[in-house]
Amino acid sequence: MRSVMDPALIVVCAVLIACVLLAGCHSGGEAVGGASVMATAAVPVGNVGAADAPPPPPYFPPVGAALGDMDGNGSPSVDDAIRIMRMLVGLDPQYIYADVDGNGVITVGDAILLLRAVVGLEAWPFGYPEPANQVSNLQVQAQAPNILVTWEAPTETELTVVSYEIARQVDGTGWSIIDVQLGPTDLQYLDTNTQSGTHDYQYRLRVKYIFSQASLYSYSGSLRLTR
Ligand SMILES: [Ca+2]
Ligand SMILES: [Ca+2]
Repeated sequence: MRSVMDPALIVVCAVLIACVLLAGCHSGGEAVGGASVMATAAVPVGNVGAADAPPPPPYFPPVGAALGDMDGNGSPSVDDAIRIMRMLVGLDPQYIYADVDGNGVITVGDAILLLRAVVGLEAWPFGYPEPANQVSNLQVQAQAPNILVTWEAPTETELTVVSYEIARQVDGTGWSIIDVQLGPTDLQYLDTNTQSGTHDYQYRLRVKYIFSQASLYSYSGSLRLTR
């Protein structure tokens, strides 16, 4: 077990906390939205929401940096530690790279561990985040007048799934996010909001994980439905 009681480091950390609290907020301080995790036996249904937009913050694609390398420059620094502390006190959204020890929560211990690497007391890098993998086998099936969308949960990652985000486009005219709460145990969605006439429907889905992580989109095939 590593010692985190080094007095010098405690002093450095206290200074860092003061710096963080006194520093101006130079980046967006949006809080991570609370996850609604409601597992029910029923197939979720929802309404097609507002027009799609670029992925909203604070969700980011994976970038491949080492744990603790908050600025992505490949080495540990005091700047990295300050960024962790800003997340810790709620000035910035929490991001997976701040979980230096990989225990699933961001604490002052992560900042201290990083500072130990800065002064050469720990080997660098500590490791890399779990990958924010996509779902697989995204399928669409006509159940006139509805469409059933199914998928398989992401594999080969230890990251905690918070929710799924689903969107559709009709006749290739652009994506709209569907306003429905899909929790981590949901693996299907019933679209009851199909349109009159004959149209081509396609769906895409991405996984939202803890620490502001999102997978890339998975896309279904196109389905022609007449209603
Ligand atoms: Ca760095
Ligand atoms: Ca941690």
